[in-house]
Amino acid sequence: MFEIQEPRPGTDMRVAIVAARFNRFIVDQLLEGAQDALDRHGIEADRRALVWVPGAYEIPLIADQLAASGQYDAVIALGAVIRGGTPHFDFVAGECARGLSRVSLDRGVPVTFGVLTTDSVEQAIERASTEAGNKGFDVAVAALEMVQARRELAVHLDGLQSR
Ligand code: INI
Repeated sequence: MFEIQEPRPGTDMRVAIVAARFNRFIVDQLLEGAQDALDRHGIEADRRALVWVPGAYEIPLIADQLAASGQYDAVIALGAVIRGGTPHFDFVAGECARGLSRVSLDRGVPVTFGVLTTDSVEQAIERASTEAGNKGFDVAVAALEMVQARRELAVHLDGLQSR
């Protein structure tokens, strides 16, 4: 049986990060986690791009441009949407998530969702920490895995077709 479980990504991938400046003190931590994951997987700095946008709502448009360019194998979205009494929360978080999944499916490029959506600053800090797990790290690894999975699946499907 053909199976892809946890593919081991190569070091030849090009990855773009889109990061929101809103709640920057949290997003900086997510970015650190994401960069650490890319370092550990041997993705050199010249294979990475980083674009800052004002807030999470703006992430999908830039993610789309990067995905459509054909220059990047995956896009990693980083942001922090904190409820904290803002009526914006559902719109910003919802549109960001919807926009990013649309980019990924329309462009056929893995886009991973490292946008925290939390009720409080404390919860956001917890998810962006170095000790208790860092969402930025996790979504960077997920992006590399998805690229590798798609590569392996493409080879398998090609093989089936030429049988
Ligand atoms: N943007 C965020 O990234 N996080 C938030 O918590 C947030 N809140 O609370 O409003 C937020 N708003 C800004 C939004 O993303 C846009 O930048 C803004 O509306 C301009 O279009």
